[in-house]
Amino acid sequence: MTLPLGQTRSRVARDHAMIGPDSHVIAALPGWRQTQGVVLISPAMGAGFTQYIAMMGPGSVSAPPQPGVERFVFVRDGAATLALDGKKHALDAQGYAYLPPDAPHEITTDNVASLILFEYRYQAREGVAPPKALVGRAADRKAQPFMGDPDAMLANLLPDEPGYDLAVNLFTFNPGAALPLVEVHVFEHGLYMTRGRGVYRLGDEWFPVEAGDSIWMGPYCPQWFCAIGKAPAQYLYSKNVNRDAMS
Ligand code: UGY
Ligand code: MN
Repeated sequence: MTLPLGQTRSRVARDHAMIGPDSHVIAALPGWRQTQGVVLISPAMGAGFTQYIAMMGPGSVSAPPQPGVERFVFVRDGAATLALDGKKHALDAQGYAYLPPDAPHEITTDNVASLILFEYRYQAREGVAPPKALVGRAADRKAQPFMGDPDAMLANLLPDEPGYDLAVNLFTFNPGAALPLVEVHVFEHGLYMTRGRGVYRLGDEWFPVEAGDSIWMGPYCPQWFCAIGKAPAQYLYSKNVNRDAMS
C-alpha cells in the first residue's frame, strides 16, 4: 500500500505507539555483524524495554545484550542458528529462544532470517530461583482459550514461574473475536502483529492494524483488540510479569 506523500499510519503518544512498516528506518544494529535492524520500541519513547527487528543475511552474527539484560528472540521469517552452552540449535519460522541476563550465546545465519527481539532489564528477587535459557517452537506450545473464549487462543511461550519476570505469548483470534474487556494494568506490552488484521484500541484511539505492525502499550494504557477480516489475526507480545510494583 502506498500512502499519500506526507502521511503515515504510525503514531507515537505518551503511553502508546503504533509503528507501521511504512515508517521503518533501517540502520545497522550496533555490535551485530552484517545485520540491519529497526528499533520499534525503546526507552527513547518512554518504554521500559526494547523491541526490534534484526534482518540477518549470510554471515550475520548477533551481539550480546547489555549486562543484566534478558533477551527473547522469535524467528519471523527464514532460519537462524543459536549457539548456547556448547550446543547449536536450529531456529526456523516461529522458533524462539529465551536468554537470561549474561548468558553467553550467538545467533548466526547461513542464509537469511528476520527476527523479532524483546530485551528487558532483569529484576532479581531475593529467594527466587533465576530463570533458565530455553529454546522452543510456537507450534509445540498448547494454546488455551483466553478467559473461556475458544475463538481467542493464548499460547504462553515461557514458563509461568516466579523467576521469569518476562512473559511472551502468542495470541490467535478468529475473525470477530475480541478481548473481553478493555484492559488497564500495571504491565507494559510490546507487540508484533504476525498475521491477519484487526482494530486495536490504545488509550482513546482506535487503530486499524495488520501483519507487520508493532505496538507499544505503556503501564495503564487502556487496551482492547478485535480481529477483523476473513482469516485469523495473530500477535506476539511481551509482558513484564512477576515484578515488585514498588521497584
Ligand atoms: O496478557 C495480557 O495482558 C493481554 N491480554 N493483553 C493484550 O492482549 N493487550
Ligand atoms: Mn494486556
